[in-house]
Amino acid sequence: MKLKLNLNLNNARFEITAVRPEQYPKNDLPEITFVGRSNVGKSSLINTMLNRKNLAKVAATPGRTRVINFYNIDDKLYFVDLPGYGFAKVPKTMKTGWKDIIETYLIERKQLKKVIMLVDIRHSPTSDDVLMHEWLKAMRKSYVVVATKLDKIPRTKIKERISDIRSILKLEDDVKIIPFSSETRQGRDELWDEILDESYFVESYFS
Ligand SMILES: Nc1nc2c(ncn2[C@@H]2O[C@H](COP(=O)(O)OP(=O)(O)OP(=O)(O)O)[C@@H](O)[C@H]2O)c(=O)[nH]1
Ligand SMILES: [Mg+2]
Repeated sequence: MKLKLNLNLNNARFEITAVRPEQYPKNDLPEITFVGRSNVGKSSLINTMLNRKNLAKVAATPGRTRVINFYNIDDKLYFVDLPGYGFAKVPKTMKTGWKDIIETYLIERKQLKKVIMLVDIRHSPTSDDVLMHEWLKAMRKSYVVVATKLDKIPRTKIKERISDIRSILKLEDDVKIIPFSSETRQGRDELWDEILDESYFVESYFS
């Protein structure tokens, strides 16, 4: 049976910024997190999903989000905006810091239920993307791939771009790629279905 959780998106709000685990929210609501290269469109996607213009800060300068931002959605789940990886123009020491922030969250956060991995539909996934994907697989995380900036390519190219992404990441056939645009909102309903249609809500609210 498919469960549809009734979420009041008007009651979505920024809750807290964190770097270390002791700063994460202290409750056990399910969490959905968003990973991807800097500038891929994570914050824009979160805004689109939540019907907001600027709840998640869309940086004018890529690579600015150096912290984890937790968005509380109707006291039922969190969206977790992780720092972007693979941004070339930051010093090596800082890159290490980011890697640590991302990995610590992904490894330690028990209530993390699903990872949404974003790649830009226009480009082939980079070695960072391939590594991130291998890592998610090895860690046996539940994840789905979203191909962002769909509005930037012609319709006729969609199929070929999706199969390129699938083959470079070596995705298993049962892993979904959802084409998405924060401009046109295409893919939004499909991604919400993917996020909500899950047993973790049954566990948290109906057991
Ligand atoms: N045309 C188009 N532009 C987009 C889309 N999504 C994001 N952008 C643009 O891409 C840039 C980066 O978007 P962000 O949402 O800030 O990306 P991010 O992944 O959060 O970046 P970091 O926080 O640096 O990791 C911004 O200029 C956005 O307006 C999209 O679907 N279509
Ligand atoms: Mg961002």
